[in-house]
Amino acid sequence: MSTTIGGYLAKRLTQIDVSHHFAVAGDYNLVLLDQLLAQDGLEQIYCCNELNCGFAAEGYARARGIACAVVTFSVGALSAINALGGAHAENLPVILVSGAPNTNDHGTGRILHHTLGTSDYGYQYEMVRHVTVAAERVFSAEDAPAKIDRVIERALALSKPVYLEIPCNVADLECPEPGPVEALLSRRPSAGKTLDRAIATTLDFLSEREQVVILIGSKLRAAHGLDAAVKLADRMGCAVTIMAAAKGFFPEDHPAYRGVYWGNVSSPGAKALIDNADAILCLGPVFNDYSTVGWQAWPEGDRMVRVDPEEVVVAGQSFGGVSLLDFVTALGEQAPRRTGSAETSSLALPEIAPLPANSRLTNDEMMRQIGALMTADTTLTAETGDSWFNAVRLNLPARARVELEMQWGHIGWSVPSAFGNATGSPERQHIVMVGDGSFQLTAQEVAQMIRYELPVIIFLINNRGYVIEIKIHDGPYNYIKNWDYAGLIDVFNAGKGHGLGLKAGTADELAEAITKARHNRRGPTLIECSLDREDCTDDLVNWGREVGKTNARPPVTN
Ligand SMILES: Cc1ncc(C[n+]2csc(CCOP(=O)(O)OP(=O)(O)O)c2C)c(N)n1
Repeated sequence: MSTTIGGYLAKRLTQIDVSHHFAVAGDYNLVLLDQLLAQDGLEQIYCCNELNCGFAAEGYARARGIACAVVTFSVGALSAINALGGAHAENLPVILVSGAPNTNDHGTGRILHHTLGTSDYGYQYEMVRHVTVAAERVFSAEDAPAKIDRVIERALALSKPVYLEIPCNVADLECPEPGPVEALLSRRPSAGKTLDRAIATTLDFLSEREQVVILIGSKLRAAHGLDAAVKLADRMGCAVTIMAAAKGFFPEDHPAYRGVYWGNVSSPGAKALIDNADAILCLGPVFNDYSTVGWQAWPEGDRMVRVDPEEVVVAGQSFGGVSLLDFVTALGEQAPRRTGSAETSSLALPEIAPLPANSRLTNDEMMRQIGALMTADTTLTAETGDSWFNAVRLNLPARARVELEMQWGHIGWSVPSAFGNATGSPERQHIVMVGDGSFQLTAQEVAQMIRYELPVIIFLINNRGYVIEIKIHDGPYNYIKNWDYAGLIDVFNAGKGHGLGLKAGTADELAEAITKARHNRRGPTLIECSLDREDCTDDLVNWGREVGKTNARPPVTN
């Protein structure tokens, strides 16, 4: 039984539950796209540009665990590298497949289009290696299966992006059919003795400590540890706090849940819990300048058990090669009960009081109405900007999902990522919160939501500028050209789509727009919410002040 190289890749994708791939065509990938189209159960989804294509795949990986984007050489791939950087930073397995020049031209000194104008075609591979955990260039039918399998295995094992380069005259070469897929899916077990020692050391550490708090970080999902963390919390009975980037990674209706730990912008009571703890079990944390509010909220030292995807550090003692999932699962079977920190009851965020119907729309009222939309079946994708702080302070029902991109923080990520996420999980109601500044980077991908009839609800927050930057460091560069955002949807419909563009300047206009959006099941609805520039969360102001101070530190000279 034989197939082609492109057919081999296509079959492997369906075997790992990828039923869509995102693509932008170019003459170096057309034959490959033909091969992918021929695969039953694999749909080709088109994007407006390659940056968006990469972000769409990143969003699909959030919904489905892995995704694939197909682009052309250089002019396409170099744009996609930015999104691949995002997937690396956010721990999402994305397979970027790039077409490439005909193999007969490699090493001949000939100059080809879409290259730097030199005869070196290796620079793309060299660049992409920095943002992937495995990268392969396929040159023949003999080497294709092993190279394709290797990158897929690495992407799944490490929850990170990978790269495949397939020259245009190679994609349809005959090659063997793929065999069973199990080998690509099997997890490498932790070294047994190291795991045992890590657990024994942690039990010893916990034996002397009463005020134990679990802190959930954003790497927990990539490490497949969400359920194991709940079991650990059930067993220990201690308080659980989450980091902002892990919003939604622990059920907020769980009796142990005590809100978001984020330094001076923590939920009520969460900072005191962490500050007063004598043991903090950090599961998959990312401590960066933003999450620590300018290095201030950075729990360190001998109170800490830091559990990373492949390493556990107990009060400074490191155990390498221990997987987060194995460790949290084992600890969940042996950890002592430690209810001290959970004795104070949960301090839920205060409910927001509704505004009278025809009052001018405020940020609080907008969030009250968006919050009311959240159910177990909702996925909210919240963009960099005040949308972070708004999303983080929502009280979430169980199984509601929030998607954030707090490590990479590329404005404009949310629209294409939500497009990919909705493609991968159409059974969920997708909501996007995006600022006007961010929207201007990737707005055109709303047209693909129209094309594929995805009923995403987009709240476009028009506060006339880059308000997060205004709060960090103000200047003329933070003020942008206004657009008729709602009007844009008709441009994208071009007489044929079911996209809806609406404007909300008052509380009742927003309520009416939401009702219309809920009924519009054959396309996206963009609701342009007009807010005063100064109407943002207090958290943004307080956090922005501290981050601004951190950025402004002068160089230290000795
Ligand atoms: C690609 C990229 N360019 C620039 C930035 C810097 N940046 C961070 S937030 C932001 C402004 C966001 O403005 P908006 O989307 O209107 O949200 P708001 O702060 O008003 O809520 C900018 C320019 C970035 N994060 N990513």
